Amino acid sequence: MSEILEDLKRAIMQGEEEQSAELVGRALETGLSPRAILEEAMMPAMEEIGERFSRNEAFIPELIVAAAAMERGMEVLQPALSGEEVARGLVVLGTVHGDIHSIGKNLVRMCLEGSGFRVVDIGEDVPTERFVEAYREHRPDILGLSALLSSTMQRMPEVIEAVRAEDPSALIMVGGAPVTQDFADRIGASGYAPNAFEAAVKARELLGTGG
Ligand code: B1M
Repeated sequence: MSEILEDLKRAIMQGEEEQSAELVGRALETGLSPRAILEEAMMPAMEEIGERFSRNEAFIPELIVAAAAMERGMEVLQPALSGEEVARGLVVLGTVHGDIHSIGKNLVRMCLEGSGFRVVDIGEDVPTERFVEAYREHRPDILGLSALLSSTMQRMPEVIEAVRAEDPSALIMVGGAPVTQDFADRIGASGYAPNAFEAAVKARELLGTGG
C-alpha cells in the first residue's frame, strides 16, 4: 500500500477529520482511483476499528470519531465518484428501523449517483411505514434497504412485504455487512449487492440498462 493510503487509514482510525480530508485529496491528486482509495484505505480502516471494538480494544467514542473522519474523507471523494445524471432511474434509499449506521448507505448513494441514478436518501433508522410513504410519494424504479446489524436486518422482510402490498412488482435491493445473497433470496428481495460499486451494477441490471 502506498504511504498516502497507509496514512489515510491511520488518520481515519484515529478520527483525524481534517487529515483524512487532506489525504483523500492528495491521493486523488496522485492519480489513485476513488475505488482504490476506498477499498485499500478507507474501508479497511472501518473494518479494523470494528474488529478492535469486537475485541474490546476500541469503544464507542473511537467508533464515532473514526466514522466522522470517514465521512469527512468521503465528502472530498464524492465529486470524483459522481458522474453525469443520465436518467438511469430513481432510487429511494434508507437504513432500516433501529439502525443508525449511515456510512455504507451513503457510499451506495454516491456510487448510484456516479452511475447516473437519481437518489432520494431518506436517512437512517427509517420506520417501515416511512419506506411505504416514500415509495408512494416517489414511485422509485428501485427501493434500496441497508442494514448493518444482524438484529436490524430482520426488519427487511417486513419492509418488503409492506411495500409489495402497495406495489406487487416493486424492485427492492438489499445490502449491508450482515446481509448475504442467501438472505436476500429467502426474504424475496429483487437484488443484493455486497458493496457500493456492485450496488450500482446490480441496479443497472435490475432495470436492464446495462452491466
Ligand atoms: Co456499529 N456495529 N454499532 N457503529 N459499527 C458494526 C456494524 C459491528 C459489526 C462492529 C463489531 O462488533 N465488530 C457491530 C454489528 C454486529 C452485528 O450485529 N452483526 C456493531 C454494533 C454492535 C454496534 C452497536 C450495537 C454498538 C453498541 O451500541 N453497543 C451500535 C448500534 C447502533 C444502532 O444502529 N442502533 C453501533 C453504533 C455504531 C456507531 C454509531 C458508533 C458507528 C456508526 C456511525 C455512522 O455510520 N455514522 C458504528 C460503526 C462506525 C461501525 C463499524 C466499525 C463500521 C461500519 C462502517 O461504516 N463500515 C462496524 C464494523 C464493520 O463494519 N466491520 C460496526 C464501512 C462501510 C463502508 O461499510 O457499512 O458495510 P458497510 O457498507 C458497505 C456494504 O455493506 C454495502 O456497501 C457498502 C459500501 O461498500 N452496503 C450495501 C451497505 N448498504 C447497502 C445497501 C445496498 C447494497 C450494498 O443496497 C441497497
